Amino acid sequence: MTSGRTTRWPSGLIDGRRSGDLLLPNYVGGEFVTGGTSFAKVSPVTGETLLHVAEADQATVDAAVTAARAALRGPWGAMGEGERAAVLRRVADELERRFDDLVAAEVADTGKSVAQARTLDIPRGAANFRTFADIITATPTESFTTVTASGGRALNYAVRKPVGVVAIIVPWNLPLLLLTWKVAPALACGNAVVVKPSEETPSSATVLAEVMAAAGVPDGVFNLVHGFGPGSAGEALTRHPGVDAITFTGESATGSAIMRAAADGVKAVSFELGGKNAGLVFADADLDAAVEGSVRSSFTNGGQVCLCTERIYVQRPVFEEFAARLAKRAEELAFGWPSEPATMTMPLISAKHREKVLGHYDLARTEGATVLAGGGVPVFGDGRDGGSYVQPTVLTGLGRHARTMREEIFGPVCHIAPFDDEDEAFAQANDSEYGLAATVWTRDVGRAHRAGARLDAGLVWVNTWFLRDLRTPFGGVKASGVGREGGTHSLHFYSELTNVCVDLG
Ligand code: NAD
Ligand code: 6OD
Repeated sequence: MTSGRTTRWPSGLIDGRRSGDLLLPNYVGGEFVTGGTSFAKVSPVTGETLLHVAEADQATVDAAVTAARAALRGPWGAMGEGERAAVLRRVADELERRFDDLVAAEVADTGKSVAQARTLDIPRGAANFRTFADIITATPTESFTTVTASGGRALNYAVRKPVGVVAIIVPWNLPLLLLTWKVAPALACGNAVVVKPSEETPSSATVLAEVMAAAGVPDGVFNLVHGFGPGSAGEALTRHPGVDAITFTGESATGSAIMRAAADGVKAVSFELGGKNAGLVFADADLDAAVEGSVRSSFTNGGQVCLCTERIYVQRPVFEEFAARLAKRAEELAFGWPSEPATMTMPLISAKHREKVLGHYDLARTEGATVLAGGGVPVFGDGRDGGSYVQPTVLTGLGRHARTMREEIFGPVCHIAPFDDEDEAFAQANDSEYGLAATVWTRDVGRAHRAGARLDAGLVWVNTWFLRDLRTPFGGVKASGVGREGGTHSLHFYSELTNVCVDLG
């Protein structure tokens, strides 16, 4: 086992300044490996190249899958649930020990604020491992006593087994949070994994590999391959005959491509995909809470959270006041360097993504939108002008058919439209190809429960947003996903159940 590798993240990387020559390796069968081609990781804060990443070729992906398969036949495969839970807790401890490195890695890759990484992204890594250590040891399998034709009894009981080698492919917006959300339950269930982080965010996954080695996770149980999607490590992994199941978080269109690749091997898939989430603000709501909650739900992480609200519907008596207050708050959000404590915004992940988001700002104007706040690019007069920043933007005036109302933008932007009554509000919220999350602001308890029943979304938050209990089902309906993860739902995906029937005579 190769343990003890500890990449130190130069502090300048946090604010997008290159320092030194880091080359991030793949992690295969317990070895950190480079070689072959590499690609550059560019800072979203300044546009400078920060480091390079070894791209896994087909042979490296083959070796990772082979190592994972071998690990299932080794000591890992022989461990019981209690022993695996102990390993997961050691991983959580080690993640906490490497907290500062993980913050630095995550901030360097994404440009998010240090404050956010310290309070949201990185703590969730350890929490994911502790939660699934608890769940795997506390969740029974079912058993039934059956009366046989002869009047005797038979005992049926289910045995939980790992699925095998699981491919985990994740995006760039909450890199460690989303990766560990899948690695933790996969390992809790006894699988071996090959993970591919986004090409935009290779760093925290590399620290996670170091954490796995230091925590004594057996060689081959956790493998990391870096690279892109089509024609690179992502596609090689999803087409690999040695992979038994694929869990993916990312765009709905990528989900379709992966589903096609998975079809050949009849591989199980779990998909957490895109959203065009609605927020509903009723006239009876606490308006201060609704405004502040909508600032969070539309602009957190630069609007780059699948759960962000891009469509807000406001009951007519409070529409004008809500719109004015939200626009004012959007303009007040403080731009700053990631390291500055007061910073409330972040850049988009790349110049390419900024082009897409600015294209949507232009499209909205062409479609007839009124821009209440933002709509352009901030000017700093320093190195951040080379980064991928856009202004938080509030739009109004568009109808249901506008592309701005239907396509996921994945930036700091929302559109506000009025409604008259509850039926209309629910109908507008449901008027989407997506169905991930909805947020409802109301003081009417009955309405809150009706929203849960009538909104076409996997998640409905009432008077809050992105408040998570990791034991609850998480996922989307329509184009927003396939299946549910979270709590015991994760165990369903990451394990196979064998029913044993014993005739007791
Ligand atoms: P993406 O789909 O472009 O990429 C996600 C990952 O898939 C990356 O690692 C990428 O390299 C890989 N990939 C791309 N094409 C592939 C292919 N053909 N085969 C195999 N792998 C491939 O998504 P993104 O731009 O990184 O992330 C933003 C999207 O993710 C948004 O649509 C957002 O809503 C969604 N998202 C959803 C959730 C959720 O829980 N529902 C969470 C976070 C992000
Ligand atoms: O909180 C989670 O478990 C989760 N999967 C969040 C997804 C956020 C999307 O960007």
